[in-house]
Amino acid sequence: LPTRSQVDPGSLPAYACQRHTPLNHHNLCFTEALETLAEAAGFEGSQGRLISFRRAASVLRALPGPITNVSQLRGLPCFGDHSSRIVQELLEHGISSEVERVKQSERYQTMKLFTQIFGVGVKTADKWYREGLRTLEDLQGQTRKLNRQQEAGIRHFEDLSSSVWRHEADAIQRVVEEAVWQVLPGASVTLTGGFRRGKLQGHDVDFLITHPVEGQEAGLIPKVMGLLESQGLVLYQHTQSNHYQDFKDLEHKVSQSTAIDAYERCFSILWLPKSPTSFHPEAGEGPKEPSRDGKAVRVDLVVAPISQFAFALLGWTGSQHFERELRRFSRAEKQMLLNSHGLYHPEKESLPAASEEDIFTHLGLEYIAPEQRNA
Ligand code: 8DG
Ligand code: MN
Ligand code: MN
Repeated sequence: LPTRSQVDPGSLPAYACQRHTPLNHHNLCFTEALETLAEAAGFEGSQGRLISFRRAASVLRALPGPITNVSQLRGLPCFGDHSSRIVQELLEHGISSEVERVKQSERYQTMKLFTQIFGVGVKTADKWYREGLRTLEDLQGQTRKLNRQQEAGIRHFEDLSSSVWRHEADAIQRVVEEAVWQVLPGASVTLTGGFRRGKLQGHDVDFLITHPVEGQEAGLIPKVMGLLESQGLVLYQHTQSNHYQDFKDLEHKVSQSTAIDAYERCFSILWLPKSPTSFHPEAGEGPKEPSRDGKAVRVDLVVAPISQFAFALLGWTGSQHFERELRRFSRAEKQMLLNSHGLYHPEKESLPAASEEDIFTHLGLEYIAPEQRNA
C-alpha cells in the first residue's frame, strides 16, 4: 500500500473542478505561505501572480499526504519555479524569508487591514495607503472619504472581523426563514458559501432563496428586509433588484461570465441577539464580563427563480477558486460558458439543469460534493 507521503502527481488533474479538495488537508504550512503571496500579489494588482500562487496552493490542498521532499513537486500541475522555491525554503528552513518579508511589511499589513473592511476593495485600500493612511483611526478622522457601506463596516469592524460560527449561521438561518416564510409561504432558504462546504467558521453567512413556482420569488428581498428591519435586526443593507435584461444577449453573457450575476440580492449586516442558552465556543471560564447581548454579522441574500436555482447554488457555494476553475474548464475544454445563471453553448440557449449533478454531467465532469470544493 502507498504511504500517505507518497504522492502520485500523474493522478492529479490540472483543473481544481476535477479534483476533490477537502477542508482539512496535509500541507497547511505551504498553502498558508502561498496564499499570503497570492494575497500580496492581489494587493499590487498582479492578477496573474495572484492566480498562479492560488493554483499552486490549491493543488497542495488536494494531495493525499504531506509534501516532505521537494522532488514530490515534480510533475504536479500548476507548480511553477517560484512556488516550488517557496516550498523548498519551507522544507529546508521551516520559514520562507520572502513570505516573512511580505507579512512584516507596512504595505501588506495596511492593505490587509483596509481590505478587511466591508465595502473596501483593493483599489480603495491602495488609494488610502498612497494618501498616507494606515489605521482605522486614520480613516475615522476622514469621515468624508467613506461611503455608507464603509462607515457601517468600520462601525462594526470588531464584530465583523471575528469569525461567524456555524451555530450562529444556523441561528441567522432561522431568523431569515421566519421572515421569508411570512412574506412568501413555500419559499426555501438554502445555506450556501463556506458553510455549505463544511466550514465551521466564516466571514459571513450566504443564503440562496427560491420558490417552487417560477416568478413568485421576484421582489422578495425588500419585503423580507422590511420585516427584519421592523424587528430591529438590520444594521446595514443594500438591496439590488434583479437585472436579467442585461443578460439577454450573448455578448453580455460572455462579458459577465465572472462572479457577478444579475440576481436580486442584498448585502447586509444583521444583528444576532445572543440567546442565553446558546453554546458559545469562545466563552471561557472565570468571571463573565458584562457581555454584549448580541453580535453584528455579515449576511448575503440572493434570490433565484427555480429554473436557474441549480446554477445559482453551484455559483454561490464556492470556493471562489473552485468557481473560477469551473468557468475556465467550461470555456477552455468544452467551449461552453458557465455562470450563475446557466451553461451556454455559443449562440444557443442555456442547457437545463435541475440539480448541480446535472451541470457536472453536462460538462463531462465527475460530481464533486460541496465538502470537496474547498479548492
Ligand atoms: P467565507 O465567507 O467563509 O469567507 O467564505 P465563502 O463563503 O466561500 O466566501 P464568500 O465571499 O461569502 O463567497 C461565497 C461564494 O459566493 C463564492 O464562491 C463567490 C460567490 N460570490 C460572491 N459574490 C458574488 C456575486 O456577485 N455573484 C456570484 N455569482 N457569486 C458571488 O461572493
Ligand atoms: Mn461566505
Ligand atoms: Mn458572501
